Amino acid sequence: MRAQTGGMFPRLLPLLPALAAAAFAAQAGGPINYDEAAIPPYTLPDPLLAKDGSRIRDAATWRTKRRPELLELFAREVYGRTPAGRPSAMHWETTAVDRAALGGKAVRKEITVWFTADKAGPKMHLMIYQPAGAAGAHAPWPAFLGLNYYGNNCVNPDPAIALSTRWMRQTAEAKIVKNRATEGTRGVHASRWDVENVIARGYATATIYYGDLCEDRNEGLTSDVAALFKTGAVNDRALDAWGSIGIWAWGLSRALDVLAADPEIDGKRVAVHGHSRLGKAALWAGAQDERFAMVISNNSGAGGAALNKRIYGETVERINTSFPFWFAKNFRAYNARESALPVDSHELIALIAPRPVHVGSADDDKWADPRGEFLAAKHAEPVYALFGKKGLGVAEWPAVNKPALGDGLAYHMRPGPHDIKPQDWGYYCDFADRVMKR
Ligand code: GTR
Repeated sequence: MRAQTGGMFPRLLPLLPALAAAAFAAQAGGPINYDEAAIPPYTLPDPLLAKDGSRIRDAATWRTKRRPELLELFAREVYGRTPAGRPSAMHWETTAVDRAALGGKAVRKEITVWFTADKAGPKMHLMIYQPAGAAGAHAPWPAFLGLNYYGNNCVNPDPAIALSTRWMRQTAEAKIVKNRATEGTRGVHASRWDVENVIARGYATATIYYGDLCEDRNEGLTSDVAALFKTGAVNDRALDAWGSIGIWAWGLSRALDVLAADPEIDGKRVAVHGHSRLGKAALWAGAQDERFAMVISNNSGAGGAALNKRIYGETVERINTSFPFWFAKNFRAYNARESALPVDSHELIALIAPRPVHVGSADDDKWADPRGEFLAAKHAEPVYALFGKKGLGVAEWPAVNKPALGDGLAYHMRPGPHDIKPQDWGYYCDFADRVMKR
């Protein structure tokens, strides 16, 4: 499959070396291109071409033959392998419930989930807000589930949320001091979660601190869940051992186990979502775990929704250099060799078909390659078509503020920076209303 590289491209071909030199700025982990015209030509693998050379022409053959092939490639070459299912001794306890949270508009539940019988062993804290009051008659609720960056306490200023005591990346934005959350961390990502509006739209919203599962640093691969599954240190792992993205994705599936057992939540209508690195984890969770009813990638970029073979913004080499623990070691073999990758992100999205996928970009977020994120959704369409789904419903990359809420696939571009804003949530709820509401 020859991918679109822009209508201007053929005429600029003779100028390519000069343009490329101007557009590529040297950076650690490889040069970064921000010039559409300087993108080297690339070829995307055809999701419908099976390993044995046969063409996939129907949904049943896709499911039984091609989907497993692609899952295997993503596990082996990109994210690393995920242990199957939930640990047999996993158990959980509700530690707090407030049926009049957020001024009476919500029910808030806090649940501790232990992955083994050992209460001193690895665990995560799951928090759920669901609509309360008269609307409670409509339970079980459809839900959004996503990981957060600074503890459950960051998603809303609600002072009753237990403050995370885990290691955190030290940032001024979140008032993290000595790698721990402070009282000032409460609600620092409230605009990214937009809890009140999501609840008002008739959805529950559930979250886990990603650092409960795997700390976002090299050391993460030798503690907690990684240690439980004997992952091995960042550079000593098996080539196809998982990295933190795989572990975060696994945690999302374990959270779905818990949500599905909650009679007030509809386990068949849970959308998994994530922003940036956590958007990569959401896509991988949704690709592997068919119980997720919908998948939302917000600004997930390289190693997420953006096409890796389209050299624009962050590259495979750059991401593996900055974050050697995010992916399988095998992924490093594609540093500056994206053309050799046997898969690309249109196939990651296709693995989710026919379940709906919504890709959200931000126009200032060039690092994440907004157009590459759109093209991945676009090139997943042939797989959605096997299921009778029309896909995005647009041929061209939509302008800002013009969401394409299609059939099976949705895309929008919001003005502004790398972030999730209430505007994004508005679009995600609009799409979810069509695909997840009864
Ligand atoms: C960047 C990384 C991106 C994206 C982002 C984030 O540093 O290069 O791929 O994941 O972090 O997660 O905010």
